[in-house]
Amino acid sequence: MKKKILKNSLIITLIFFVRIGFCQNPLISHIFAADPSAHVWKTDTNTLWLYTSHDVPGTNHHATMFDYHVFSTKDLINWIDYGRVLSVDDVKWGVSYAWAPDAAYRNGKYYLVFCMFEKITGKYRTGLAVSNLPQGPFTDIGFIKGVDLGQDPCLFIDDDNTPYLYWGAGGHCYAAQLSNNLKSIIKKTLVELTAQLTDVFEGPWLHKYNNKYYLSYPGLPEHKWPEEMYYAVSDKPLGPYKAMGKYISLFKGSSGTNHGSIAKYKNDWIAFYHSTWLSGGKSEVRNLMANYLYYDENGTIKPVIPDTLGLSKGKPTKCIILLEAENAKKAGGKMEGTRVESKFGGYSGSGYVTGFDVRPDYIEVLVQVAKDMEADLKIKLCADADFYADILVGVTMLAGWEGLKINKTDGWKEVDFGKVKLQAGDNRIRFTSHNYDVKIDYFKIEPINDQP
Ligand code: FUB
Repeated sequence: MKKKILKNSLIITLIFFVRIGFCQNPLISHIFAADPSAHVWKTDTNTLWLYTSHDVPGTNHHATMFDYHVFSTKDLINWIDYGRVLSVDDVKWGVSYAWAPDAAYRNGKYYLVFCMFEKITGKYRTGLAVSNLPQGPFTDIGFIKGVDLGQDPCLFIDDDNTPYLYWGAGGHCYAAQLSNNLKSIIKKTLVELTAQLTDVFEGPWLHKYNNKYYLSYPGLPEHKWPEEMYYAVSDKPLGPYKAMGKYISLFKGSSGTNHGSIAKYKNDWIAFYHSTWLSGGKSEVRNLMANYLYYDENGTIKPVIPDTLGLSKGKPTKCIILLEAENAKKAGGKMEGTRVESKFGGYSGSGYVTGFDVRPDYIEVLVQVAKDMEADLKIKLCADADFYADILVGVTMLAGWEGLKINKTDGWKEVDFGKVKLQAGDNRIRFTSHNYDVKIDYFKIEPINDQP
Protein backbone atom coordinates (compact mmCIF):
# COMPACT_ATOMS: atom_id res chain seq x y z
CA MET A 1 0.00 0.00 0.00
CA LYS A 2 2.76 2.42 1.07
CA LYS A 3 4.70 1.58 -2.12
CA LYS A 4 1.63 2.29 -4.24
CA ILE A 5 1.10 5.71 -2.60
CA LEU A 6 4.78 6.53 -3.14
CA LYS A 7 4.59 5.47 -6.80
CA ASN A 8 1.44 7.55 -7.37
CA SER A 9 2.91 10.65 -5.78
CA LEU A 10 6.03 10.23 -7.91
CA ILE A 11 3.88 10.09 -11.06
CA ILE A 12 1.90 13.17 -9.94
CA THR A 13 5.15 15.06 -9.26
CA LEU A 14 6.48 14.11 -12.69
CA ILE A 15 3.27 15.23 -14.42
CA PHE A 16 3.39 18.49 -12.48
CA PHE A 17 6.94 19.25 -13.60
CA VAL A 18 6.45 18.20 -17.18
CA ARG A 19 3.11 20.03 -17.60
CA ILE A 20 3.70 23.10 -15.47
CA GLY A 21 7.24 23.36 -14.18
CA PHE A 22 8.95 23.19 -17.55
CA CYS A 23 6.46 25.16 -19.69
CA GLN A 24 8.09 27.97 -21.60
CA ASN A 25 5.52 28.63 -24.31
CA PRO A 26 3.97 31.14 -24.49
CA LEU A 27 7.41 32.60 -24.01
CA ILE A 28 6.18 35.91 -22.52
CA SER A 29 2.79 35.94 -20.80
CA HIS A 30 2.16 39.44 -19.47
CA ILE A 31 1.80 41.17 -22.86
CA PHE A 32 0.51 40.38 -26.33
CA ALA A 33 3.55 40.69 -28.56
CA ALA A 34 4.12 39.40 -32.10
CA ASP A 35 6.55 39.28 -35.04
CA PRO A 36 9.65 38.58 -32.90
CA SER A 37 12.98 39.54 -34.39
CA ALA A 38 15.80 37.92 -32.40
CA HIS A 39 19.39 39.17 -32.18
CA VAL A 40 22.58 38.62 -30.22
CA TRP A 41 24.75 41.71 -30.71
CA LYS A 42 28.52 41.36 -30.95
CA THR A 43 28.75 44.04 -28.22
CA ASP A 44 27.48 41.50 -25.64
CA THR A 45 27.12 37.88 -26.72
CA ASN A 46 25.59 36.89 -23.36
CA THR A 47 22.35 38.72 -24.07
CA LEU A 48 19.60 37.73 -26.47
CA TRP A 49 17.26 40.51 -27.65
CA LEU A 50 13.76 40.36 -29.12
CA TYR A 51 12.30 43.31 -31.05
CA THR A 52 8.55 42.90 -31.39
CA SER A 53 5.29 44.45 -32.44
CA HIS A 54 2.47 44.76 -29.88
CA ASP A 55 -1.17 43.65 -30.07
CA VAL A 56 -3.73 45.58 -28.04
CA PRO A 57 -5.89 43.41 -25.76
CA GLY A 58 -9.54 43.10 -26.74
CA THR A 59 -9.16 44.54 -30.24
CA ASN A 60 -8.39 41.50 -32.40
CA HIS A 61 -7.38 43.82 -35.24
CA HIS A 62 -4.00 44.68 -36.76
CA ALA A 63 -5.18 48.31 -37.23
CA THR A 64 -4.76 48.92 -33.50
CA MET A 65 -1.02 48.19 -33.50
CA PHE A 66 0.70 51.43 -32.49
CA ASP A 67 4.02 50.65 -30.85
CA TYR A 68 7.01 48.36 -30.38
CA HIS A 69 8.61 46.58 -27.41
CA VAL A 70 12.07 45.16 -26.72
CA PHE A 71 12.81 42.15 -24.51
CA SER A 72 16.13 40.70 -23.34
CA THR A 73 17.40 37.63 -21.52
CA LYS A 74 20.72 36.26 -20.34
CA ASP A 75 19.53 32.72 -19.54
CA LEU A 76 16.32 32.06 -21.54
CA ILE A 77 14.40 31.97 -18.22
CA ASN A 78 14.50 35.52 -16.85
CA TRP A 79 13.36 38.16 -19.32
CA ILE A 80 13.05 41.95 -19.22
CA ASP A 81 10.41 43.93 -21.10
CA TYR A 82 11.71 47.50 -21.60
CA GLY A 83 8.22 48.89 -22.27
CA ARG A 84 7.27 50.96 -25.31
CA VAL A 85 10.41 51.76 -27.31
CA LEU A 86 8.81 53.53 -30.28
CA SER A 87 5.25 54.55 -31.03
CA VAL A 88 3.37 56.11 -33.96
CA ASP A 89 3.13 59.25 -31.79
CA ASP A 90 6.90 59.69 -32.13
CA VAL A 91 7.00 59.17 -35.89
CA LYS A 92 6.06 62.42 -37.65
CA TRP A 93 5.33 60.81 -41.00
CA GLY A 94 3.56 57.70 -39.63
CA VAL A 95 -0.05 57.30 -38.71
CA SER A 96 -0.91 53.68 -37.84
CA TYR A 97 -0.35 50.02 -38.57
CA ALA A 98 2.92 49.66 -36.66
CA TRP A 99 3.56 46.18 -37.99
CA ALA A 100 6.57 43.84 -37.91
CA PRO A 101 9.96 45.38 -36.96
CA ASP A 102 13.58 44.23 -37.11
CA ALA A 103 16.78 45.61 -35.58
CA ALA A 104 20.45 45.89 -36.46
CA TYR A 105 23.74 47.03 -34.94
CA ARG A 106 26.09 48.99 -37.18
CA ASN A 107 28.99 51.37 -36.58
CA GLY A 108 28.24 51.78 -32.86
CA LYS A 109 24.49 52.43 -33.17
CA TYR A 110 21.42 50.24 -32.77
CA TYR A 111 18.68 50.57 -35.38
CA LEU A 112 15.03 49.65 -35.28
CA VAL A 113 13.60 49.19 -38.74
CA PHE A 114 9.81 49.19 -38.77
CA CYS A 115 6.79 49.77 -40.98
CA MET A 116 3.85 52.17 -40.72
CA PHE A 117 1.27 53.78 -42.97
CA GLU A 118 2.48 57.17 -44.17
CA LYS A 119 0.14 60.05 -43.20
CA ILE A 120 0.12 61.86 -46.55
CA THR A 121 0.02 59.01 -49.06
CA GLY A 122 -1.47 56.15 -47.00
CA LYS A 123 1.38 53.99 -48.39
CA TYR A 124 3.24 51.46 -46.32
CA ARG A 125 6.71 52.86 -45.53
CA THR A 126 9.81 51.31 -43.99
CA GLY A 127 10.92 53.53 -41.12
CA LEU A 128 14.32 53.73 -39.48
CA ALA A 129 14.92 54.69 -35.85
CA VAL A 130 18.17 54.85 -33.92
CA SER A 131 19.45 54.46 -30.35
CA ASN A 132 22.78 54.27 -28.51
CA LEU A 133 21.45 51.33 -26.49
CA PRO A 134 20.08 47.98 -27.70
CA GLN A 135 16.98 48.39 -25.51
CA GLY A 136 16.13 51.78 -26.99
CA PRO A 137 14.08 53.90 -26.80
CA PHE A 138 14.52 54.62 -30.50
CA THR A 139 14.33 57.97 -32.31
CA ASP A 140 12.77 58.00 -35.76
CA ILE A 141 15.08 59.30 -38.52
CA GLY A 142 12.62 59.04 -41.42
CA PHE A 143 11.62 56.36 -43.88
CA ILE A 144 14.00 54.57 -46.22
CA LYS A 145 13.84 56.03 -49.72
CA GLY A 146 13.23 53.79 -52.70
CA VAL A 147 11.16 51.18 -50.86
CA ASP A 148 7.64 50.60 -52.17
CA LEU A 149 5.20 48.29 -50.36
CA GLY A 150 7.52 48.72 -47.38
CA GLN A 151 5.91 46.24 -45.00
CA ASP A 152 7.83 43.77 -42.79
CA PRO A 153 11.42 44.97 -43.19
CA CYS A 154 14.51 43.00 -42.26
CA LEU A 155 17.78 44.92 -41.96
CA PHE A 156 20.67 42.52 -42.41
CA ILE A 157 24.28 43.62 -41.86
CA ASP A 158 26.67 41.19 -43.50
CA ASP A 159 30.01 40.22 -41.94
CA ASP A 160 31.78 42.82 -44.12
CA ASN A 161 29.39 45.53 -42.71
CA THR A 162 27.39 45.84 -45.98
CA PRO A 163 23.74 46.62 -45.16
CA TYR A 164 20.87 44.88 -46.96
CA LEU A 165 17.14 45.38 -46.66
CA TYR A 166 14.50 42.69 -47.26
CA TRP A 167 10.79 43.42 -47.22
CA GLY A 168 7.54 42.10 -48.54
CA ALA A 169 3.78 41.94 -48.40
CA GLY A 170 0.78 40.68 -50.36
CA GLY A 171 2.71 37.82 -51.95
CA HIS A 172 5.79 39.82 -52.97
CA CYS A 173 9.30 39.82 -51.59
CA TYR A 174 12.08 42.29 -52.40
CA ALA A 175 15.70 42.89 -51.40
CA ALA A 176 18.30 45.57 -52.02
CA GLN A 177 21.62 46.81 -50.75
CA LEU A 178 21.31 49.98 -48.69
CA SER A 179 23.34 53.16 -48.89
CA ASN A 180 26.03 53.56 -46.24
CA ASN A 181 23.82 55.86 -44.13
CA LEU A 182 20.98 53.28 -44.38
CA LYS A 183 18.54 55.95 -45.55
CA SER A 184 17.94 54.73 -49.10
CA ILE A 185 18.24 51.62 -51.20
CA ILE A 186 20.86 51.43 -53.95
CA LYS A 187 18.44 51.24 -56.87
CA LYS A 188 20.55 49.13 -59.22
CA THR A 189 20.74 46.35 -56.58
CA LEU A 190 16.95 46.04 -56.12
CA VAL A 191 15.69 42.50 -56.83
CA GLU A 192 12.28 40.90 -56.58
CA LEU A 193 12.75 37.47 -55.00
CA THR A 194 9.09 36.37 -55.19
CA ALA A 195 9.50 33.86 -58.02
CA GLN A 196 12.36 32.12 -56.17
CA LEU A 197 10.32 31.54 -53.00
CA THR A 198 7.56 28.96 -52.64
CA ASP A 199 4.24 30.46 -51.42
CA VAL A 200 5.89 33.64 -50.08
CA PHE A 201 3.41 36.15 -48.62
CA GLU A 202 5.28 38.62 -46.32
CA GLY A 203 7.80 38.93 -43.47
CA PRO A 204 11.22 37.98 -44.97
CA TRP A 205 14.01 37.53 -42.39
CA LEU A 206 17.66 36.72 -43.05
CA HIS A 207 20.28 34.85 -41.05
CA LYS A 208 23.55 33.18 -41.95
CA TYR A 209 24.44 29.56 -41.24
CA ASN A 210 27.70 27.94 -42.42
CA ASN A 211 28.31 30.88 -44.76
CA LYS A 212 24.99 30.46 -46.53
CA TYR A 213 22.18 33.00 -46.48
CA TYR A 214 18.88 31.65 -45.10
CA LEU A 215 15.81 33.67 -46.01
CA SER A 216 12.86 32.62 -43.82
CA TYR A 217 9.34 33.94 -44.35
CA PRO A 218 5.61 33.36 -43.70
CA GLY A 219 3.98 31.77 -46.71
CA LEU A 220 0.45 30.90 -47.74
CA PRO A 221 0.18 27.29 -48.82
CA GLU A 222 -1.99 27.16 -51.95
CA HIS A 223 -2.69 30.87 -51.40
CA LYS A 224 -4.94 30.08 -48.43
CA TRP A 225 -4.68 31.35 -44.86
CA PRO A 226 -3.30 30.64 -42.25
CA GLU A 227 0.39 31.20 -42.80
CA GLU A 228 3.16 28.69 -42.24
CA MET A 229 6.91 29.35 -41.97
CA TYR A 230 9.16 28.60 -44.98
CA TYR A 231 12.78 29.20 -45.92
CA ALA A 232 15.13 29.39 -48.87
CA VAL A 233 18.94 29.28 -49.13
CA SER A 234 21.51 31.15 -51.21
CA ASP A 235 25.26 31.65 -51.51
CA LYS A 236 24.75 35.39 -51.87
CA PRO A 237 22.60 37.86 -49.90
CA LEU A 238 20.59 39.00 -52.93
CA GLY A 239 20.11 35.49 -54.31
CA PRO A 240 19.34 33.56 -56.38
CA TYR A 241 17.58 31.60 -53.60
CA LYS A 242 16.69 27.92 -53.61
CA ALA A 243 13.29 27.27 -51.96
CA MET A 244 13.61 24.66 -49.21
CA GLY A 245 9.99 24.29 -48.06
CA LYS A 246 8.38 24.74 -44.65
CA TYR A 247 10.01 24.62 -41.24
CA ILE A 248 6.94 25.45 -39.07
CA SER A 249 3.71 23.92 -40.33
CA LEU A 250 0.21 24.73 -39.18
CA PHE A 251 -0.27 23.98 -35.47
CA LYS A 252 -3.11 24.11 -32.95
CA GLY A 253 -3.59 27.68 -31.77
CA SER A 254 -1.59 29.23 -34.59
CA SER A 255 -2.75 32.69 -35.68
CA GLY A 256 -3.89 33.57 -39.19
CA THR A 257 -0.39 34.95 -39.49
CA ASN A 258 2.92 33.56 -38.42
CA HIS A 259 6.10 35.58 -38.45
CA GLY A 260 9.49 35.00 -36.93
CA SER A 261 13.22 34.89 -36.89
CA ILE A 262 16.05 32.43 -36.32
CA ALA A 263 19.01 33.22 -34.08
CA LYS A 264 21.95 31.46 -32.46
CA TYR A 265 22.24 32.05 -28.72
CA LYS A 266 25.28 30.60 -26.96
CA ASN A 267 25.38 27.13 -28.60
CA ASP A 268 21.76 26.74 -29.62
CA TRP A 269 19.79 27.79 -32.66
CA ILE A 270 16.29 28.99 -31.81
CA ALA A 271 13.18 29.69 -33.90
CA PHE A 272 11.06 32.59 -32.63
CA TYR A 273 7.49 33.02 -33.89
CA HIS A 274 4.00 33.77 -32.58
CA SER A 275 0.72 32.04 -31.72
CA THR A 276 -2.65 32.79 -30.11
CA TRP A 277 -2.25 30.55 -27.07
CA LEU A 278 -2.46 33.44 -24.59
CA SER A 279 -5.58 35.02 -26.07
CA GLY A 280 -7.33 31.66 -26.38
CA GLY A 281 -7.28 31.60 -30.17
CA LYS A 282 -7.98 35.23 -31.10
CA SER A 283 -6.18 35.39 -34.42
CA GLU A 284 -5.01 39.00 -34.15
CA VAL A 285 -4.08 38.94 -30.45
CA ARG A 286 -0.80 37.09 -30.42
CA ASN A 287 1.97 36.02 -28.06
CA LEU A 288 5.64 35.17 -28.46
CA MET A 289 6.80 31.56 -28.90
CA ALA A 290 10.21 29.89 -29.14
CA ASN A 291 11.57 26.41 -29.83
CA TYR A 292 15.02 25.06 -30.55
CA LEU A 293 15.84 24.64 -34.21
CA TYR A 294 18.14 21.97 -35.66
CA TYR A 295 19.91 21.63 -39.00
CA ASP A 296 20.83 18.30 -40.51
CA GLU A 297 24.34 17.65 -41.90
CA ASN A 298 23.32 19.20 -45.25
CA GLY A 299 22.16 22.42 -43.63
CA THR A 300 18.48 21.57 -44.05
CA ILE A 301 16.31 22.88 -41.22
CA LYS A 302 14.47 20.09 -39.42
CA PRO A 303 10.74 20.78 -38.78
CA VAL A 304 10.15 22.87 -35.65
CA ILE A 305 7.17 21.52 -33.69
CA PRO A 306 5.52 24.13 -31.43
CA ASP A 307 5.00 22.79 -27.91
CA THR A 308 4.45 24.08 -24.39
CA LEU A 309 7.96 23.04 -23.32
CA GLY A 310 9.56 25.66 -25.55
CA LEU A 311 13.14 26.30 -24.55
CA SER A 312 12.64 24.02 -21.55
CA LYS A 313 15.31 25.29 -19.19
CA GLY A 314 13.76 23.65 -16.14
CA LYS A 315 11.72 26.63 -14.97
CA PRO A 316 8.87 28.65 -16.47
CA THR A 317 9.99 31.90 -18.01
CA LYS A 318 9.62 35.01 -15.86
CA CYS A 319 9.45 38.48 -17.34
CA ILE A 320 9.70 41.76 -15.45
CA ILE A 321 8.93 45.19 -16.88
CA LEU A 322 11.81 47.63 -16.42
CA LEU A 323 11.03 51.26 -17.17
CA GLU A 324 13.99 53.61 -16.98
CA ALA A 325 12.80 56.96 -15.56
CA GLU A 326 14.85 59.00 -18.05
CA ASN A 327 12.94 57.37 -20.94
CA ALA A 328 9.49 58.21 -19.53
CA LYS A 329 8.52 60.78 -22.17
CA LYS A 330 9.71 58.72 -25.13
CA ALA A 331 8.11 55.56 -23.78
CA GLY A 332 4.53 56.82 -23.50
CA GLY A 333 4.80 58.54 -20.10
CA LYS A 334 5.08 62.18 -19.04
CA MET A 335 7.21 64.55 -16.96
CA GLU A 336 6.04 67.83 -15.50
CA GLY A 337 8.47 70.11 -13.63
CA THR A 338 11.07 67.32 -13.46
CA ARG A 339 14.21 66.79 -15.53
CA VAL A 340 16.71 64.14 -16.62
CA GLU A 341 20.21 64.22 -15.12
CA SER A 342 23.25 61.98 -15.08
CA LYS A 343 25.56 63.72 -12.58
CA PHE A 344 25.14 61.37 -9.63
CA GLY A 345 26.68 57.96 -10.48
CA GLY A 346 25.25 54.53 -9.76
CA TYR A 347 22.15 54.72 -11.96
CA SER A 348 21.23 52.24 -14.66
CA GLY A 349 20.45 53.14 -18.28
CA SER A 350 21.47 56.64 -19.34
CA GLY A 351 20.40 58.78 -16.37
CA TYR A 352 17.74 59.42 -13.76
CA VAL A 353 14.90 61.87 -13.15
CA THR A 354 15.05 64.59 -10.53
CA GLY A 355 13.85 68.19 -9.97
CA PHE A 356 10.81 67.39 -7.81
CA ASP A 357 10.99 70.83 -6.19
CA VAL A 358 7.31 71.52 -5.63
CA ARG A 359 4.53 69.07 -5.02
CA PRO A 360 2.85 68.97 -8.46
CA ASP A 361 6.15 67.98 -10.17
CA TYR A 362 5.88 64.42 -11.34
CA ILE A 363 7.07 61.59 -13.54
CA GLU A 364 4.64 59.18 -15.14
CA VAL A 365 5.48 55.89 -16.84
CA LEU A 366 3.43 53.67 -19.13
CA VAL A 367 2.96 49.98 -18.31
CA GLN A 368 1.33 47.81 -20.99
CA VAL A 369 -0.09 44.39 -20.10
CA ALA A 370 -2.30 41.76 -21.73
CA LYS A 371 -4.69 41.00 -18.88
CA ASP A 372 -5.90 42.37 -15.56
CA MET A 373 -3.21 41.26 -13.16
CA GLU A 374 -1.40 41.95 -9.92
CA ALA A 375 2.23 42.98 -9.90
CA ASP A 376 4.89 43.95 -7.41
CA LEU A 377 6.04 47.56 -7.84
CA LYS A 378 9.63 48.52 -7.04
CA ILE A 379 11.21 51.91 -7.65
CA LYS A 380 14.96 52.50 -7.55
CA LEU A 381 15.49 55.89 -5.96
CA CYS A 382 17.95 57.97 -3.99
CA ALA A 383 16.87 60.16 -1.05
CA ASP A 384 19.06 61.59 1.69
CA ALA A 385 16.07 62.40 3.95
CA ASP A 386 12.70 60.80 4.74
CA PHE A 387 9.93 62.22 2.55
CA TYR A 388 6.33 61.74 1.41
CA ALA A 389 5.15 60.89 -2.10
CA ASP A 390 1.93 60.24 -4.00
CA ILE A 391 2.06 57.13 -6.15
CA LEU A 392 -0.90 56.75 -8.47
CA VAL A 393 -1.25 53.38 -10.22
CA GLY A 394 -4.06 53.61 -12.78
CA VAL A 395 -6.84 55.14 -10.67
CA THR A 396 -5.57 53.83 -7.33
CA MET A 397 -3.52 56.01 -5.00
CA LEU A 398 -1.14 53.87 -2.93
CA ALA A 399 -1.69 55.95 0.23
CA GLY A 400 -4.15 58.45 1.66
CA TRP A 401 -4.14 62.27 1.51
CA GLU A 402 -1.01 62.54 3.64
CA GLY A 403 1.00 60.54 1.06
CA LEU A 404 3.26 57.58 1.40
CA LYS A 405 6.25 57.93 3.72
CA ILE A 406 9.49 56.86 2.07
CA ASN A 407 12.55 56.50 4.27
CA LYS A 408 15.91 57.93 3.31
CA THR A 409 17.91 55.47 1.27
CA ASP A 410 21.59 56.38 1.78
CA GLY A 411 22.45 56.12 -1.90
CA TRP A 412 20.53 54.28 -4.59
CA LYS A 413 18.05 51.68 -3.33
CA GLU A 414 15.27 49.61 -4.88
CA VAL A 415 12.25 50.33 -2.67
CA ASP A 416 9.46 47.75 -2.72
CA PHE A 417 5.95 49.29 -2.74
CA GLY A 418 4.20 45.89 -2.72
CA LYS A 419 1.31 44.60 -4.78
CA VAL A 420 -0.48 46.86 -7.27
CA LYS A 421 -3.35 46.13 -9.66
CA LEU A 422 -2.89 46.54 -13.41
CA GLN A 423 -5.63 46.47 -16.02
CA ALA A 424 -5.46 44.88 -19.46
CA GLY A 425 -4.04 47.52 -21.80
CA ASP A 426 -2.34 50.80 -20.85
CA ASN A 427 -1.64 51.67 -17.19
CA ARG A 428 0.01 54.85 -15.96
CA ILE A 429 2.10 55.03 -12.80
CA ARG A 430 2.57 58.61 -11.59
CA PHE A 431 5.10 59.51 -8.88
CA THR A 432 4.81 62.94 -7.19
CA SER A 433 7.08 63.90 -4.34
CA HIS A 434 5.83 66.25 -1.60
CA ASN A 435 8.32 69.08 -2.10
CA TYR A 436 11.39 66.84 -1.76
CA ASP A 437 13.90 66.55 -4.59
CA VAL A 438 14.30 62.78 -4.84
CA LYS A 439 16.20 61.06 -7.69
CA ILE A 440 14.36 58.26 -9.54
CA ASP A 441 16.34 55.70 -11.53
CA TYR A 442 13.72 53.18 -12.70
CA PHE A 443 10.32 51.58 -12.11
CA LYS A 444 10.33 47.77 -11.93
CA ILE A 445 7.03 45.94 -12.32
CA GLU A 446 7.04 42.23 -11.56
CA PRO A 447 3.83 40.51 -12.73
CA ILE A 448 2.52 38.00 -10.19
CA ASN A 449 1.11 34.73 -11.57
CA ASP A 450 1.02 35.90 -15.16
CA GLN A 451 1.24 32.32 -16.44
CA PRO A 452 -1.74 31.38 -18.65
O1 FUB B 1 1.81 41.94 -37.02
C1 FUB B 1 1.19 42.54 -38.11
C2 FUB B 1 1.45 41.78 -39.37
O2 FUB B 1 0.98 40.45 -39.24
C3 FUB B 1 2.91 41.61 -39.71
O3 FUB B 1 3.50 42.74 -40.23
C4 FUB B 1 2.81 40.45 -40.63
O4 FUB B 1 4.04 39.87 -40.94
C5 FUB B 1 1.91 39.56 -39.83
O5 FUB B 1 2.59 38.88 -38.83
